Formats: sequence, structure tokens, C-alpha cells
Amino acid sequence: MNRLGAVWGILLLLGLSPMPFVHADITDGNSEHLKREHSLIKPYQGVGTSSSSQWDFWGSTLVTSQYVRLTSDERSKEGSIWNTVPCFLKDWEMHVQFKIHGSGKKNLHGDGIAIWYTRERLNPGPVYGNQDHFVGLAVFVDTFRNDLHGMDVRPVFGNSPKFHGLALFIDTYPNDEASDRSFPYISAMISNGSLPYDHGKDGRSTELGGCSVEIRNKDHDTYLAIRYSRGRLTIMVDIDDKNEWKECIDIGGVRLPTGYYFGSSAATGDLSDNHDIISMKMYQLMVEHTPEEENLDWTKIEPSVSLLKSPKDNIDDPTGNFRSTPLTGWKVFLLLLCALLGIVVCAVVGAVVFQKRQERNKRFY
Ligand SMILES: *[C@@H]1O[C@H](CO)[C@@H](O)[C@H](O)[C@H]1NC(C)=O
Ligand SMILES: [Ca+2]
Repeated sequence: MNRLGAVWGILLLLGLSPMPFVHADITDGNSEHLKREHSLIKPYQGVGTSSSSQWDFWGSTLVTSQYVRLTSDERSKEGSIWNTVPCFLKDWEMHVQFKIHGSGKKNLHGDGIAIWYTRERLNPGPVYGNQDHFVGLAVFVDTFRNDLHGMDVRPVFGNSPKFHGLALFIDTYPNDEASDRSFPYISAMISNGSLPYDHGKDGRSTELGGCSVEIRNKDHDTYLAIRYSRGRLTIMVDIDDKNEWKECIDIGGVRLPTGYYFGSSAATGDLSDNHDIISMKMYQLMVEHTPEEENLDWTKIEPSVSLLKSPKDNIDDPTGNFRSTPLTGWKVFLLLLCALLGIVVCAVVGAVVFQKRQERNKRFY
């Protein structure tokens, strides 16, 4: 290739590389698109004090000029804060700055924070101080593992000595890194109200995906971003003080209506933490929709996710969201295949050795 050709090649590569588009999509604090009516920003003037207020709070929530404390580091507290203005944006990104801190030692703190985009608001219940049969989207920052037996449901795994070699294979398989959900753990759930969030099982059966995060007692700021655009739900975290987003959840086939409410809630039980919201900043994403899409009544959409399988077996999700689960069908198949291969190799080697020996023996006769 001559030099001009190389230059064109590079230009083409730059132009076609998906990265610029991905980044163009993230608002990253572009103040033009900040929607004040859906944002909660220091010093939280007017929050909850008047009928024209854009944010209401409930329960143990304490609003100071520096933070909104949903619960303090005390037992059996529940608090929430809710946007009073329904959101009619079709494509949006919510940036939440939060801080979870307390005196509890490792694993002796709880329960966490939930961020909501739901049909109802200020509806207390057992899920981080909110209702369990909610309609809409919930993102949970779960700091306490309730389901202590969650790890016992894996058959075979290391139980039978016969499987040791193969178990090693499973262990090193990249998709299985998250096999043990370590806590704190961020997960997302979308519900039409039919299925409850099961707090005792940390919502494992209804989660769409998740990631483990280290977010407690940090000296630096910790952020979470939830983006919904064109049927795609993306959750990112910025928790390492590096000022960059890291993907936590990214799934397609998501349908959420307009006209729901944003909110946040937190609860403590026997164990506790301070659960603080520093800010919730809502950005409108500038996305074109077809005339047909524009003509739909987006408020009538029922929250749903079109997965081929149930969320829990979300292995073949084409979006690459490989949250692993205990041995699923194709892993068992892989295991058996490996076992079979092993047997075949042994048999072949055995046969060859046997034959060689036979030949050698023949030569002596
Ligand atoms: C609600 O969702 C469940 C599955 O999560 C589904 O079986 C049910 O049909 C949905 N309800 C409606 C009214 O669509
Ligand atoms: Ca939990």
C-alpha cells in the first residue's frame, strides 16, 4: 500500500470505529441537557418544603445542605426521596452521586440503596423502604448478602473428587468470574408488578445482570449512571476515583414507558450504614426516533425485557452480558464433552502404547 493509501486507511478506521459514537452518546455532565426538574442538586433548596417542590421525602430521610441522608447508621431505618414531576423524556441518563459509609466492619453493614424509575412514588414497603411489587425499573446497590445459602446451589462444583480436573476448567472459564456474587453488588430489575423483588434472596431470581463493587467508606466520590435509550439499558459505575465510567450492566430489548417517577430509597435492618445521596442529575439524550415511534403513546408501554430465556439463564444474551449462573445446560454439555475427549485421548494413547509393546514383543520372538 502506498502512503496515501495508508492515510486513507487510517482515516477510514477512525471514521468507522464505534468509539466516537459510543462516547458521543454519554452526556458526561453536558449542562445543556441537564433537566433541572428531574435533578436533585446541592444545596437542595426547597426540597419537600412546599407544594411546588420537585422532590418529596419520606421516613428517616434527612436533608442537609451537603447531602440527602436516606438512613443514618442506625438499625431499622427506612427513607426515600422522590421526584414529584413525572419524566416524559424518551432517552435519558441519570447520574447518581452517592456515599455509603458507617462504622460496621466487613459484612456487618446493610442494606443498601435503590434507585427507582417507577409508576408509583412514595409507596413504602419491604424493598429498601419501597414496595416489592413495583412497576418499572429498579437498580439496587446491595451491601449485604441476605441469601447466605446462595452459594450452595451449585451441583458437582468441587463436591466429587472425580470432577476435580474438570472443576478446575470451570473455575478458569472467564464467564464464571462472577459466579460468586461478592457484595456490595449492583443489580437491575424491571417489573410489570407481577413478580416481587425477593429481599431474602437479594433479588437473584429476577435480576437482569449485575456487578460487584467496592463502594463503602470511600474517601473519594462514588457515582452510578443509568442510561435508557433505544430499548437499551446501560448501568455504569465510577467508583475508583479515576473519573471514568466502567460498565456494569448493558442489555437490549428493554421497554420502559415515559411518565414514571425517579426516586431513591434505602433501608437498614439489624445492620446499618449511612446511605447518602449527594446528587441525582438527569440528562436528556438527543436521539432521533422514527415518525412511527414518535406517534406511539409512550406512556402506555408496559415495562418489559425481551429475553430469549428467563433472566437467570441469561447466558446467550447477544449483548455480551454474561453474568454466570450455576451449571447451565451448555456448561454441562461442555463438561461432558471434555470428559469424553479425555476418555478418547486415554483410549488412543493406551491403544498405541499397547500396540508398540506388542510389536516389541513380536520382535523378540
Ligand atoms: C408481566 O410479566 C410477567 C413475566 O415477568 C409475564 O408473565 C406477564 O405476562 C406480564 N404481565 C402482563 C400483563 O403482560
Ligand atoms: Ca441484600
